[in-house]
Amino acid sequence: MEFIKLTRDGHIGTIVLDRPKKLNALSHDLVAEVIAALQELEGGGARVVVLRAQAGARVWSAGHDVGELPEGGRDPLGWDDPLRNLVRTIETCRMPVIAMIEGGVWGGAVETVLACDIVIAAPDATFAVTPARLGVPYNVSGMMTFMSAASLRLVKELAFTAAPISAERAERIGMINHVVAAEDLEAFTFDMAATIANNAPLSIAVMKEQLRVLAGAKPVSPRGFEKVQGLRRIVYDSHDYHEGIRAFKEKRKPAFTGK
Ligand code: LCV
Repeated sequence: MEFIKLTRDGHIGTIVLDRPKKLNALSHDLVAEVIAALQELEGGGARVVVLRAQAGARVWSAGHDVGELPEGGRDPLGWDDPLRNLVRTIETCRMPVIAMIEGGVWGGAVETVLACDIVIAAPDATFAVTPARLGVPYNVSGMMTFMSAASLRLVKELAFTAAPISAERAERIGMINHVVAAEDLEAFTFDMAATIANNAPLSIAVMKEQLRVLAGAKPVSPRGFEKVQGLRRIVYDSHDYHEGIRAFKEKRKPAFTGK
């Protein structure tokens, strides 16, 4: 594997994001490796997985690989987008996934972390929901992931400002489970993993799926869904979407016009 490291210790699997040159940006190839690792661990009977970045990482993940976003005219976060497949795999795999966070988490990586079952972060961790930074129309199930993790008012603040929030604030609002001193983070995380691994895996797998089904049971009328999809098309067909992506690639501040 080129972009991750996979290890296993008894019933505990560990996946380390390892694409430092691009700050663990979630490219198609990196995501494919994480998905394959989760499927291998699930097939091999692992009972819990820790998903982490390299020890001491300044950036846990810079989010969706902007270089792989379409330049326009196509939904940038459609059903088969790598990020969508990663979130679905985390949510539907039998074993709990614990996100162990050091450093900054950006954009789609925040959704990836929130799709994990438990989030344990070092004090230096930050979380930034960034569609508004790039002019991207986030997708429906992604917004539901955020809404499952924080109140509507907080989701609006995170989405509209695109500003990073601290691990301490994320814990205070219940968006993550624990903030643990950097020097204790690994031991704390793997102690919890061991506790989970010693419990009944079938019971845990069924409760994980029950909670996924129940948490996702939000009525959206077909008309409501189609309206949202139509609004999203306006965004990804807009000048601002092109401008956001181009500005990132040209390493300059975007000049959004609202068109
Ligand atoms: C590809 C990257 C990336 C990257 N992709 O280091 O949520 S949505 O809707 O927005 C969704 C579509 C999404 O997830 O979009 C991506 C959201 N992510 C972000 O907005 C974060 C973008 N990255 C940054 O703002 C900076 O890289 C941070 C602040 C994370 C770190 O800044 P720093 O100055 O330390 P660089 O920007 O120099 O990045 C180092 C290398 O990683 C690449 C970046 O292009 C650079 O590559 P080169 O050295 O080849 O120029 N990189 C960073 N983020 N998301 N590539």
